[in-house]
Amino acid sequence: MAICYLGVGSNLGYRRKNIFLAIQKISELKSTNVLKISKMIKTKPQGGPQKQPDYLNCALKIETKFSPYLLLKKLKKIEKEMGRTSTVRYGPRIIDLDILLYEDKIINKKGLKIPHPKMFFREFVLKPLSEIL
Ligand code: PH2
Ligand code: MG
Ligand code: MG
Repeated sequence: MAICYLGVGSNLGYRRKNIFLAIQKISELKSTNVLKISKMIKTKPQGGPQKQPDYLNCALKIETKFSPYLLLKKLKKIEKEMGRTSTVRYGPRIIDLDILLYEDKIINKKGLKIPHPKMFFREFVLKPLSEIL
């Protein structure tokens, strides 16, 4: 099993419920377990339209047998199932599931960058992540 850290965010609808549903769906993935869940923090939108609602953000520690690419595919599927549609860059979203770290892997492909290249500059990622690291 590979240890992996995910960033979770929501700023549309009932944010807390969205995040809990996403966590439940992740825990129901084959050969994947959710090991730790950070506290949820309310954060101001960083980037994108400034008029969008505040976010709830948290971080997860999971273990999984999926490769980074397959895990990404599963996370995108959950986002889609939950009704996420693509709008403007950094626009409001029901759910956002990002791979932050995957073991000690470094991946630099167009569709997948690990570690998440922006995580080091985002308090809404670092704060919940540091809580569970
Ligand atoms: N996600 C973004 C862009 N801006 N701001 C906050 N506060 N929280 C987020 O999760 C977030 C963001 C792109 O994924
Ligand atoms: Mg994101
Ligand atoms: Mg994302």
